[in-house]
Amino acid sequence: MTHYTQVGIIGAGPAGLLLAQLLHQQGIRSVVLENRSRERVESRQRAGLLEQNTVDLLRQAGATDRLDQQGLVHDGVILSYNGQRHRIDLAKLTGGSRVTIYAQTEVVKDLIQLRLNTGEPILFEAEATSIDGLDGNEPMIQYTHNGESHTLICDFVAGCDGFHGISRQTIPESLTTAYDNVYPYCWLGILAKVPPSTHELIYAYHDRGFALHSMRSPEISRLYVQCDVTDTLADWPDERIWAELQLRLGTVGWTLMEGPILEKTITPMRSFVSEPMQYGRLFLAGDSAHIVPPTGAKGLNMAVADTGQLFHALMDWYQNGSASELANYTACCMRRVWRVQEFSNFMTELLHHNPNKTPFEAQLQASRFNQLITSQMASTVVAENYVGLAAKRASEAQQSVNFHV
Ligand code: RFL
Ligand code: PHB
Repeated sequence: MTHYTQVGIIGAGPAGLLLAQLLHQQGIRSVVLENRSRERVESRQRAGLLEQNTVDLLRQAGATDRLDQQGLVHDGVILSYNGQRHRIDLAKLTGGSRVTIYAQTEVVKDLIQLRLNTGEPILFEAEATSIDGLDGNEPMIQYTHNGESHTLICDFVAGCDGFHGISRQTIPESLTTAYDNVYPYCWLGILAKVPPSTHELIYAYHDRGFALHSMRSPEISRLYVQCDVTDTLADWPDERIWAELQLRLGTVGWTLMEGPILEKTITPMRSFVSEPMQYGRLFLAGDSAHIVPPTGAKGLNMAVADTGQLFHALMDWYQNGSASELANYTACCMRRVWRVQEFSNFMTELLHHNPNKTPFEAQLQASRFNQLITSQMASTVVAENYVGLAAKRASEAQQSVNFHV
């Protein structure tokens, strides 16, 4: 069957769902295609930290009822180096900006509920298989749903289908440049049924490796521990995880509370950017265009920032008949994306134990940490990037490229 909509959205992650809601508020029709089931999409444990910019855009979308009740607002963050702790006062150093702990699973649940309330189409277990006609005015998404093949004709395609989706791969390779960096370690993440042992997140460098204490609610803790790329979950029985967390996060006079582990996953660490983020009438947003190692807590926030940018560009087209914001989409995103890439890489290199580093490089790493402790200027740079101010500023500058729709 053939269908028509204004914006065809591939992927019901944070990027696709938020874009659908923002467009709906302006009377622009869209269809969301998601290849997984609703249950699967709503239960994937991923990010947990929202920048103020992200909360603001979710508020604009009307998606903050539960977030306002359940989100945990943090004024600061703690960095630890072999047990020596240093608090970065985010609010003080950035003129009042804060971060909010609210799980990506909950953001996604809230946005799906909003979409269902609108009555507009969101198809689960609907897999986009190809995108055609991108150089013309009527791009088409081919997809399968309930065992049948369909064609969705649209004005624009939003490729919000994550790192493994088809959208990025649809852009001819000869027109793209990919930047890739794989790190020689992974994160083992756990969700534990125990109240957090800290009010603020603790990011710890330890000679045995990185550890992070985060949280999901006053009853549930989220913790991560650096592991080897060859490790599997079988290498990490619960006792080993807690023992390493105790060692790596530990400091005099503080105890990490332990509890039943509800879930364990291993996540590889990678930085990746594909440029451009637009080809004809296809626009990439979020993980489909770029991924970061989670140390800076930026993946979800970057996906939301792209979505805001794409939404404004589409509205410029639909309301003002202008293609100029669409033409600038890649350039505007790239400034922010590279700032965030640099920060995520900096935090990752600062806080992980890299067995491949020379003794010289390890000393530089320690010296960087010392600078953070002793220089308010250095702490301010970290604070600005962490809360997202620098990213916002970076996206403000505009640059023109030749583009015709
Ligand atoms: P998503 O969330 O990956 O959503 C993309 C959606 O597209 C669907 N899809 C398709 N649908 C239809 N047809 C196709 N052909 C399709 N191909 C794919 C997928 O099923 C999926 O539902 O991308 P989006 O919206 O760009 O959002 C990005 C964020 O999800 C991501 O940046 C963060 O979660 C990254 N991330 C983390 N970020 C953090 O800031 N902190 C973290 O602790 C953190 N942990 C993680 C993460 C990402 C992970 N992934 C991707 C495996 C942990 C993991 C395990
Ligand atoms: C999380 O709560 O899952 C989280 C928080 C901060 C990070 C990464 C993950 O940098």
